[in-house]
Amino acid sequence: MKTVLIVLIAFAALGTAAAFAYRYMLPADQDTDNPSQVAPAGKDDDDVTDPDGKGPNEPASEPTVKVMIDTDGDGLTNDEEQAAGTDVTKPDTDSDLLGDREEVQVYDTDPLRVDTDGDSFADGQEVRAGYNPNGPGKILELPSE
Ligand SMILES: [Ca+2]
Ligand SMILES: [Ca+2]
Ligand SMILES: [Ca+2]
Repeated sequence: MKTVLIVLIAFAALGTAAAFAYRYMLPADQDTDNPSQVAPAGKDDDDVTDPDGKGPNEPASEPTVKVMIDTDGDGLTNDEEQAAGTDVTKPDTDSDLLGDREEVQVYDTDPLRVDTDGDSFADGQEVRAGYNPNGPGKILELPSE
């Protein structure tokens, strides 16, 4: 009976000692862990705000990607040239000395035909001589040069 009591006391003492040691060591572990955990947490917050700062810029740049591109610099955008059937790399697709933009937007001539009105004079020749490249007669309104 006495030995049982001693063992019980010993167990109790050991238990409290172990609990004490555990309690004493746990805060120590948390203290060493906390600083290393707080620091990354702070960096994570910075990382979260940084993408947020870049986030609005990237979607905003996507609509502006649809910039008017004029590869040959003739005044017609590539989209407009595709619609007109002209070559986006040639400012004068049919080489009639009249630029694609002037044919499409000014004279309403065929940018793919050298002689739109079929009078044997090239569109550009007619314009330079003051004639209407899209029919008989002279041009009343000359493009300002
Ligand atoms: Ca063009
Ligand atoms: Ca032309
Ligand atoms: Ca002609």
